[in-house]
Amino acid sequence: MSPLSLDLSPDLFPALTEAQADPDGPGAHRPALHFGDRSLTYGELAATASPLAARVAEAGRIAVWATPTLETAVAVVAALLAGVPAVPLNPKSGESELGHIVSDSAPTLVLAAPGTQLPPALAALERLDIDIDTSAPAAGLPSPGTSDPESPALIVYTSGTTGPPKGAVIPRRAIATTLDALADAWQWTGDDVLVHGLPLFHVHGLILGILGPLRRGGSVRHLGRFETAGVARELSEGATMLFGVPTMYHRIAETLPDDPALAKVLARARLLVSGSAALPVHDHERIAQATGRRVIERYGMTETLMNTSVRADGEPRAGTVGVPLPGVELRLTEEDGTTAVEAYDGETVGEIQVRGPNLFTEYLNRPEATAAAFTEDGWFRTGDMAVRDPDGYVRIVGRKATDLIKSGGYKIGAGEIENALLEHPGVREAAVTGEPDADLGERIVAWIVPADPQSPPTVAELADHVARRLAPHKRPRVVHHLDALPRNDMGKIMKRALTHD
Ligand code: MCA
Ligand code: AMP
Repeated sequence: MSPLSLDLSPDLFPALTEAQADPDGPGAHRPALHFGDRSLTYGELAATASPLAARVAEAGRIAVWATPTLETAVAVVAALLAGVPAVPLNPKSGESELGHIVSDSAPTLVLAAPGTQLPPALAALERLDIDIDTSAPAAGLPSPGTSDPESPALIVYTSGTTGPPKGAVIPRRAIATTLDALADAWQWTGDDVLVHGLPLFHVHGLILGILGPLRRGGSVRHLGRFETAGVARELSEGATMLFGVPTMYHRIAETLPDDPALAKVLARARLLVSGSAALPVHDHERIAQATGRRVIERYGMTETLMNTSVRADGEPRAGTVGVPLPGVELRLTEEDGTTAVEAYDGETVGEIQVRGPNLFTEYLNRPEATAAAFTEDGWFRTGDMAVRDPDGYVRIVGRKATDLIKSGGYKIGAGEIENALLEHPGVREAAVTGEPDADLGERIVAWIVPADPQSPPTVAELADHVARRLAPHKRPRVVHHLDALPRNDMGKIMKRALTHD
């Protein structure tokens, strides 16, 4: 597909529109969503999302309590049908993180599965239960084609180096573009059945993992939570594609020597895709050796959706994220952030900058942060450092900011955790770094100067403190106690001295 032939149609889900128009037609009976033993066909999805869309149509913005359930998928589809922007919330978010997201995004409603208890941070919001009722007629469903492609579809919160997470405003156009570019790269069709166990409050699990199959008219089988046994079961029962973060593939690689059945079904899968962080070559090789199959990597970001991928019809090359997707312009720049690196030599490192219809619109309420993220001529600065092979394959070699940690595929800002740690009465000073971890990629390490050196807070106490305030995946796994943090003449903490301690 050439970049120019990308379909920018604002009808995000043609298969749903078809099921709505012809509720008795064959398209309406095709499977759409499976979560455990609960499932919906396209006809049932249209029937249940339709009344919900009508109920939220007047809301300015809605929050979705994004548990890994059928309800979350239905709520997000309803919001998209209604043309109302949705803010997916991590149901494990702590009070301070939730409080920030709610006050920043100012939703008028929160949608949650019936029976779910919502935390005090959401008490002021009107609540709407996501009732899955497939008996309602789908007629009167707002047409997904009526919304402006530039209008905001989702606001996804993502961490920066300092301060609380920023809301990336993702327009409908970016979702349609990225999913169609992936369809081209992966030969992804309505016949594919995707399996994954990713969370539904980030781009990977929600946009690629739920909206992706729905845009193609195919189906997804969500595991509720990731387990290798669930992957094996779904692949043996007809799933064709697997999406995961490197931690999940690492766990698969660890399991394979003792699980020949898993090796057998992985060998038969059409496509195994990893993303959100780098998959170590060692895990690539272990999986290839046990299954004869190569995992392919794609590279994306909350702000850009997907930028590059190894193509299904291309050479799978471990340690690379493939080539730019159709419609995506990608360049490497020198230190000054504007001079393009021309070399395709596998050696010259530059920052990845991207441009294209896959990009977000802005950070909500943060015009300065938005302006700083782009060059004057509209390139988005990813902060990822890479080289290019002679044939254009991109290899990510690091990132510009050492204060961004990727753990389990989650992006975590060191500054955010430092601020939370400083709120603990037992902590006088705090610095946070990431260190290599075979399972998580990186693990969070806290370096603290205790308020009382005689009784420093324990790792469990600090982990609980951060998990309760921010989110469990942001908790430190290791804590070091110091008499003082190493600082330079300007008083700035020298993190390199900490990591090399
Ligand atoms: C342990 N737990 C605690 C505490 N200690 N909870 C509260 N306080 C504590 N002190 C709980 C955890 O909540 C969790 O509960 C369980 O113990 C185990 O936690 P943990 O070891 O942290 O994690 P895990 O369950 O082993 O998770 C590994 C994982 C996860 C499944 C790989 O990291 C994951 O889902 N990652 C996906 C990240 C992702 O989707 N990133 C996409 C963003 P319980 O067992 O009940 O859960 S990047 C993106 O979107 C871009 C665009 C891209 O390119 O993709
Ligand atoms: P997030 O902000 O959570 O969307 O994470 C985006 C970041 O994840 C990117 O800027 C990259 O640093 C990283 N990332 C995503 N996919 C890959 C990949 N396949 N290989 C290496 N890093 C990746």
